[in-house]
Amino acid sequence: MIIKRYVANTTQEAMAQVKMDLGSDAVILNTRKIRKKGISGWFSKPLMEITAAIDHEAKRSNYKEERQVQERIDAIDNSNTFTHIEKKVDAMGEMVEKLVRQISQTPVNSLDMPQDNDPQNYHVLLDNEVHQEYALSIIERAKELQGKSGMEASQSFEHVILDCLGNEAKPIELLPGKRKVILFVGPTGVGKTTTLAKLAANFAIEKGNEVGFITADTYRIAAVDQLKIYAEILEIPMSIIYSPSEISKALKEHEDKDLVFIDTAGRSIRDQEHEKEISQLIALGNIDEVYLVISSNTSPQGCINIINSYKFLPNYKLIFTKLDEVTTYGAIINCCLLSQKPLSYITTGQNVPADIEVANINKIKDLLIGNVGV
Ligand SMILES: Nc1nc2c(ncn2[C@@H]2O[C@H](COP(=O)(O)OP(=O)(O)OP(=O)(O)O)[C@@H](O)[C@H]2O)c(=O)[nH]1
Ligand SMILES: [Mg+2]
Repeated sequence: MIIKRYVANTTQEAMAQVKMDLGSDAVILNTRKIRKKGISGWFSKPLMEITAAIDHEAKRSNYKEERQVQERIDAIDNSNTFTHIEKKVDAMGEMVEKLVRQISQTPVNSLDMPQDNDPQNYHVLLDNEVHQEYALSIIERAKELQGKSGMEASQSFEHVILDCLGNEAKPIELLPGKRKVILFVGPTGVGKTTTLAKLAANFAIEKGNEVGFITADTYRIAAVDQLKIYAEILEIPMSIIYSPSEISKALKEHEDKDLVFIDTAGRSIRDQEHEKEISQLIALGNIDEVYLVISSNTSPQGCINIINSYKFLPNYKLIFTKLDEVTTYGAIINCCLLSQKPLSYITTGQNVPADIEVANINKIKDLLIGNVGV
């Protein structure tokens, strides 16, 4: 680990120094205001000091891996290349055959076939990567509803799916004269910052609301820059906080706004420190609404892991991103069912502000059962 100290007239200048010297993966350890030594220091503007670190080992291990790859390439170049590749292809063929044999010999799980007579809808759900357990329960509920109401099988199936999706989306609603503070959380790289910018642009440009940004994601320098670019393009004022204790001060800077979006760092679902930080932000920031952002390409087990890891949140709404990247929609059902939290928005691309809409529950149901394309 390399740890260095940078001093400049402003935070931005000090950050630029860190970025230039240590690169975008540098981690900010501490920031503080300091004064020059001596009497003259008392009469001059305070300076900003940033202590930053970079994982030296990570850099070295990247270098080591690159060397190993290069050595392997050199070795192949020096041997008889064709014989080498032929052997590899043969070995891969054997591996595939072995895997196919293993799969065909695996006993069919008793959950694979429901006892009732609606295997078609059951497979629609499984093909969409709805968790097997949830798929079974949906089929059972649909059958029960059909028996009670006399509906057609397809009608009761669709009815239960709509119910699982919460029946109605719950987007951001503003009350005149009342500022709303919104916190975005979620795993790394799911699209929190992009989605926040899309929503901010919609409220600021299309609805003419006064919007403010606060970012608590100061773990990667590139993250601050990312939101700053959106803030500059959209002419939305932005504040940076380095710890949850600074949230009240930052919110004061946005006292006149209709809507304030707070961006947080994406972190591993096992990160206890992250949980503590989000809880502190909620407690100290008087947050009105929390949005948990989840990528639509999350596996059934991934959905369970994410929802379980955000159980500590008192309340939240769900946003699903990257619908343009999937052909299965089970993640939405899995997360809605497990969390019992309402859906709010879905996003379908990288364009700000275009690629976002209030989740249309009927359309999601149709996507799931194969009635329409994205
Ligand atoms: N295709 C597609 N890409 C998206 C969508 N939303 C976001 N992205 C892309 O996903 C990548 C990650 O987006 P970010 O907004 O940086 O994600 P994040 O959750 O803020 O990431 P961290 O802050 O690093 O945790 C970027 O390349 C975005 O352009 C979407 O709906 N569809
Ligand atoms: Mg981000």
